Amino acid sequence: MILEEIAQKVRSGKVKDTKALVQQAIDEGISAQEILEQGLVAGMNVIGELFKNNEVFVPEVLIAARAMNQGAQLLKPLLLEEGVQASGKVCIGTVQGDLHDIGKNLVKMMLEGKGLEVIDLGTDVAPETFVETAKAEDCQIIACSALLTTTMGGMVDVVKAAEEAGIREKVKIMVGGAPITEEFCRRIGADAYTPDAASAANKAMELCRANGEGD
Ligand code: B1M
Repeated sequence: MILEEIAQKVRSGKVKDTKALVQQAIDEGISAQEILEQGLVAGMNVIGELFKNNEVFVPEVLIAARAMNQGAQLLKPLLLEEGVQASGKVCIGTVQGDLHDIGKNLVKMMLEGKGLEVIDLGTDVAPETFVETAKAEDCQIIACSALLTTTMGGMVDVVKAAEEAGIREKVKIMVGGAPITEEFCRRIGADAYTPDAASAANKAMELCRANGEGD
């Protein structure tokens, strides 16, 4: 019930109410994961449908996004696993031409929750920036997010740029975002597709462990 209320407050962009309800849900012992997925993300999905049908417009979407982000901030410490040492390094960003960052920020939060060190490149990230950062910072993983069918092709360029820079053997490339599929991931030669932030974090841990064993 409270999760539905959180979704409703996100949908209507009520920052204060969203935060108060998220705190109440935490106090009631509901897991951070459930609050995130069944409350905050569910609310954002409703606004997404309305946006698609031209029933709400950019300002409403941005206000809802702010409510969701503020609510998610309260969950951040709970998503952090206690005492975990950084066990790998990831650079993450939204691909070139794409300004959507809510999902990318959630993935970042979940990766950090697993104790991974995350370099956030932001949005509209050029393929070379992903690759140069991975090289300079010795990242095991490049994580690319895309929300638009018109920008998802940017992931192909990231794979190519990694090959051209000679780091493809050393770095794993993870892809995700609403239009991305397992089939697309395979077709472009990326290493892993995951549908949501939690599974992205689990997969990243798996890839870092496998990489460590290979040393
Ligand atoms: Co945009 N937008 N938008 N938008 N927007 C979509 C994506 C759209 C589906 C809406 C629609 O028409 N139905 C549509 C894309 C259509 C398409 O390409 N097929 C669209 C469009 C068209 C546009 C514009 C072109 C609109 C315009 O100007 N005419 C424009 C493009 C701007 C640009 O990027 N160049 C635009 C602009 C915007 C806003 C600025 C208003 C705002 C973004 C604000 C921001 O991000 N700071 C916005 C928003 C908010 C949306 C919707 C409503 C919500 C996206 C979102 O944040 N969802 C979206 C509709 C929808 O998705 N239903 C829409 C919540 C978030 C938690 O989910 O990002 O999917 P998501 O992340 C998920 C998973 O995908 C996954 O984990 C997260 C959850 O656990 N995930 C990964 C994400 N990245 C991952 C990476 C991984 C693994 C998993 O591994 C690395």
